[in-house]
Amino acid sequence: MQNLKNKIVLITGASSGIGQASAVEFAKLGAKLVLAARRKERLDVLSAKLSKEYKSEVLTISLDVRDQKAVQKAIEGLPAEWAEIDILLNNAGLSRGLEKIQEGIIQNWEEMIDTNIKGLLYVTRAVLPGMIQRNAGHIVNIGSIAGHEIYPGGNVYNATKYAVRALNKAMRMDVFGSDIRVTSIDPGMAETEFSLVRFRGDAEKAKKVYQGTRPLQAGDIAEAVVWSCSRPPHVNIEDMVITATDQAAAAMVNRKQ
Ligand code: NDP
Ligand code: 8X3
Repeated sequence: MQNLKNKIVLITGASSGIGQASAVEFAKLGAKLVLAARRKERLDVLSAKLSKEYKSEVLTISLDVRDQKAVQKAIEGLPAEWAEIDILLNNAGLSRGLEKIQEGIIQNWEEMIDTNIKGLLYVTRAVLPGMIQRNAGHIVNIGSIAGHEIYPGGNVYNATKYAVRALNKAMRMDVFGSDIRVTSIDPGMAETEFSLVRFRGDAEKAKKVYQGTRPLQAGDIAEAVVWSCSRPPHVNIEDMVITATDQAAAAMVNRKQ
């Protein structure tokens, strides 16, 4: 097992759900955290909690991963003692709507593609050269079961997560021969703010997604993220699909009511 104490971990989308839960798991192991998201006030609350509970060193940055220049500037502008990122958790992502393609809302498509694919690439492009220079580092991409199978209405979201899966493999090949590791953690249904975002704040609709079933919790995924990062250096977890016991396929969910 690899010791994560004092490792510098950059987490995108740390203001909620899987990113936030991962910050907690890394903090428990003594990692130093760079937390990024648009809602910086949430990051600051999380930072205060982690500092108090785990004596964590935390840096919070307000960042929209869709803004390539801002991403570059944020990474280049990291204070020297934070600049050598050991682990990048590419987690920021979202879905919008479930419309059929013929009824699709273009703005939703742009937002998903810009965040889930282009945002992930921008952050990786800014961080990976440093890892290559140091011949050390680990990139963990948060994919999805949606990157393994299509479900009705998933269309563009599915396409973005298929892209993440493709990019995960591509990164693995592009760093081949170095000591850098690349992992994709691909969750099924997890109860976070994901559905609230998909349905633009419609809490009733979001709640129904998880009703009568036992979905994954953000912490379940965070544990897998941290586990993959703490394997010995010669072990690379390439792709891990994790679903709730109640979910056998994207559109096959056991509901008790
Ligand atoms: P949440 O909505 O709870 O969290 C999403 C996070 O992404 C937030 O912290 C949000 O921060 C951040 N984010 C969104 N857009 C941007 C942006 N443009 N720039 C920076 N940060 C952004 O959902 P989850 O925790 O569930 O989602 C995390 C990842 O997990 C996503 O990639 C999602 O696709 C994936 N996933 C989720 C599953 C689920 O069922 N929940 C299953 C499979 C995969 P802020 O708004 O403050 O910027
Ligand atoms: C999120 C899980 O099945 O709603 O990636 O697409 S799903």
